[in-house]
Amino acid sequence: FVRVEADPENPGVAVIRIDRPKALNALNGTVTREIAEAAATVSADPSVRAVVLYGGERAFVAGADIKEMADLTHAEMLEYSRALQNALTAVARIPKPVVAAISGYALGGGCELALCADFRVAGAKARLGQPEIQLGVIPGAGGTQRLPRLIGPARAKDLVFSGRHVRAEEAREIGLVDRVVPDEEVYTAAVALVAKYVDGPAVALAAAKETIDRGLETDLDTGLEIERLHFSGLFSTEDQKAGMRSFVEEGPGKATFVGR
Ligand code: DAK
Repeated sequence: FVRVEADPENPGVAVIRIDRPKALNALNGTVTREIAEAAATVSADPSVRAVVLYGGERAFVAGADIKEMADLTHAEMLEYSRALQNALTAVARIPKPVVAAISGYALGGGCELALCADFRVAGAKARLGQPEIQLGVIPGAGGTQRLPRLIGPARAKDLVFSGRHVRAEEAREIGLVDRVVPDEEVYTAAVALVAKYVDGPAVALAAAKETIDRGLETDLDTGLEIERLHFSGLFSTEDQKAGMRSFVEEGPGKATFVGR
């Protein structure tokens, strides 16, 4: 149900394509495992410099698979939930720029998957939300954690308490998505958003991502220390040497990076 594909027109951009159309890409056990595998693949491949999460035109992901989950016991859910959280965490930790290209529904676990990307591009007809409350439960893969960190606690509580679907334009107004484009342009707009980083200093981009994400999880002092250590670490890269030498010799913005 999940493939890692190269974007033919944008070398260095990999697409994690979720493709379970009969269930609107609902995350069953297999899809979840395959997403974790895809995240590991793109993380480990040095030729991949940016990643797009895409579910096709009708749905990004309509949530965890309700039919598979419905009859689980408490003990079974403890195992199931670990796999789902681990898969989404693997996506959030991909050490490269990641964008979610959202066409159609991004609900429940689908919205939570999109929250694991660095950026979200939505089609005008997209619908996002955390409808779990209507099933008698709460979000289980970041909706109570990543969502309030992104849009603030009151807006997150509005979405989680009500379970309502948010249209793309409102999602942009509250910061849940970054760009809204015509539906037929979602994929290309998402690719364009990350393709510009493909020739960037990959180690510095990974450090920037990790420093921001880890820093948001801790107090300011610890965050600043993470930043200082990552900053210093970059002085062991070829790109730092090339970047600063280029500035000194040719002025700003002319460096060519090798990604090491
Ligand atoms: N699960 C299973 N099947 C789903 C599904 C889902 N989430 N969403 C859609 N489908 C299936 C439908 O049952 C239908 O299957 P057939 O009847 O054709 O066999 C097919 O996809 C097409 O759906 P519809 O016929 O309903 O299509 P519509 O256009 O009429 O409606 C819809 C689209 C997205 C509005 C509607 O399907 C819908 O409301 N879907 C459910 C959305 C939802 O409630 N999502 C949240 C699910 S709960 C956890 C972490 C995370 C989670 C849980 C645990 N652990 C770490 C603890 C996450 C939970 C969730 O995501």
